[in-house]
Amino acid sequence: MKHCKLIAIGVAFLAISGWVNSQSAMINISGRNTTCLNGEWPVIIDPTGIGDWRQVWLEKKPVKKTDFFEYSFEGGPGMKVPGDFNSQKPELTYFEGTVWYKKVVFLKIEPEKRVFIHFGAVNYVADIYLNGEHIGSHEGGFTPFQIEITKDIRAGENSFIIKVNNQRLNDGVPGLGYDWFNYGGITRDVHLIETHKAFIEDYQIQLQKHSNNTIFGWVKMNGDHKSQTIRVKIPELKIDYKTISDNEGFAEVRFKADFQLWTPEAPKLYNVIIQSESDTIADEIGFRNIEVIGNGIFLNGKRIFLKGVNIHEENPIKASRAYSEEDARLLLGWAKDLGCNMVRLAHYPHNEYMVKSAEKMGMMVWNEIPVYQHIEFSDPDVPLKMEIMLKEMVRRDRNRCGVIIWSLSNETYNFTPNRDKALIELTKNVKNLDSTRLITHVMNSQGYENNTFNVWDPLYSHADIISLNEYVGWYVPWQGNPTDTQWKFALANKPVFISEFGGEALYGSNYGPKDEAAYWSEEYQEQIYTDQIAMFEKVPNLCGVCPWLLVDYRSPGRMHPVFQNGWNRKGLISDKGEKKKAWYVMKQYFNRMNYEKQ
Ligand code: GCB
Repeated sequence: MKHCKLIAIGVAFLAISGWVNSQSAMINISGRNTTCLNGEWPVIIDPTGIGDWRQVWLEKKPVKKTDFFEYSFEGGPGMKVPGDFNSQKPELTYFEGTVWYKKVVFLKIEPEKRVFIHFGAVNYVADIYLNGEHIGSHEGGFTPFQIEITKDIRAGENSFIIKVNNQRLNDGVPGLGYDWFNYGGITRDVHLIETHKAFIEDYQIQLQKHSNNTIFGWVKMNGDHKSQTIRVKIPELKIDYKTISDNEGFAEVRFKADFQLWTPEAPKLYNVIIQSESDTIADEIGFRNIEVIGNGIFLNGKRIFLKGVNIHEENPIKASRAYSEEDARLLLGWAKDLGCNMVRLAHYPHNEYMVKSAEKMGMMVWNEIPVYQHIEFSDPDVPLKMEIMLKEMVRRDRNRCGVIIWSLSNETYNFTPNRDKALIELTKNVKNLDSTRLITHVMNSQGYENNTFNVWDPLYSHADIISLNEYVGWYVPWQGNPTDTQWKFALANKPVFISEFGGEALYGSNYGPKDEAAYWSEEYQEQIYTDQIAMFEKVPNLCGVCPWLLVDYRSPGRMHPVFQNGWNRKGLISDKGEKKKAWYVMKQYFNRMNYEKQ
């Protein structure tokens, strides 16, 4: 076996002891010549992890019928790609381990072309073999990666074998403990991408920060002929901007136009063509300006109130990881119906269908990396992994105007210097990758005494928005009348966003609020929402709220035998799609906020 080969399309790649990442650039797959490899793939389920010892990727086959032969894809089960393996086979429901996947593709060798295999996401560690050679690895379950295979493919049959392992890791991101389902597998689309020898590797075509009419972006070429004439065309606006990329392949893009700006009410997208002498990409791009001015959030110069909802990437009806456009429409349709103009895609980057569909439906998007609660900040590899996930997320979505917020962490409550150092560094780096969007860290570190909140965290001074998960009425009992609540912020002049609140209710559990079982009833949840809404009036600089959460979701740690059974029941909608009483309270509030805060 060749030594693990890392294919870096752009600049340097990172290698962390025992952990490698196979990319340093993103090829945007929209508008490209791709071959979709989705479908039923043969698999070997490997609970004890002996496939490496058996060298599954060498695919030894018996010559004679009498040859000893016990590890094979032939005659075995299949698995749908994309899709998580846990929901596809009942015996794998709680499986956290290795599954090997195989895909055979027939290829022609075209000397003028380069070829890449692109994975939308694989949870959690992927090892990729092509024709028996290890060609790359990737860690991180929610971001795309690709590997160049130009020199590894042969004319005719090519066999890919992917080892996927979803075991939780102490030094993983997320770490060992998290309140959602650990769906493993090749959970998003797989494509082969063909490019010319020199191709457009990446681009950012977005409005300059604080501007409503000036594009300030760039195009980056990759390959043997980096300096080329670059054109950015927007036919609808009669724009045909021309520039030349330098010897590093980089071209700055700057022009003015009279755009119809993207808004939730009119989510206008333009057909944008990015062209070099050797390559062309077509993308649908919208233009908007998001900024914080004083204690408010402004979209295109107009103060807005974020009417958000939290969503996990799960189709509750199928009890599986959501991965398709249809899944996205189901989840986002509910969010739209609730009256949202924003969705928080918690707690990791969701698939591209979610981001693109939300943008098309007129909902702003909060994108987050899985830096969640129990992160091992003291391990020096962990901050590097966070950085890579951040880059992969930003590279994928930097041209999605719907994305307005990069969220860099959620409830990292071990206040150590390592935690502060890693997250402050991450904040600096995201600004280098993209300076146009808002940045936040989510905390639950408020003190709450005598019905008074004291909100502080060193990280807030590095964020554009103070995002707070508070759960009063559920984990934290009310200490007085909701309308008498006082709020004291260490930083008094920043926009405040209530990023999580709510409580659990099993749909159909209808007890009066004074009954003993009230805690899990729809009425109790409804009362939490009524009280919270009353309290929101007392939160200074409130720029938006975001219930936890849209729909019940699977979480193996939620094992109340009557009310949970493996589901977190804080949804406003049940796993069967039924709307709970609190849904109507929230919908009414959002409806009202149309007029009061805009
Ligand atoms: C939180 C977390 C979220 C949990 C939620 C809950 O604070 O951010 O991931 O699932 O609480 O249901 O307790």
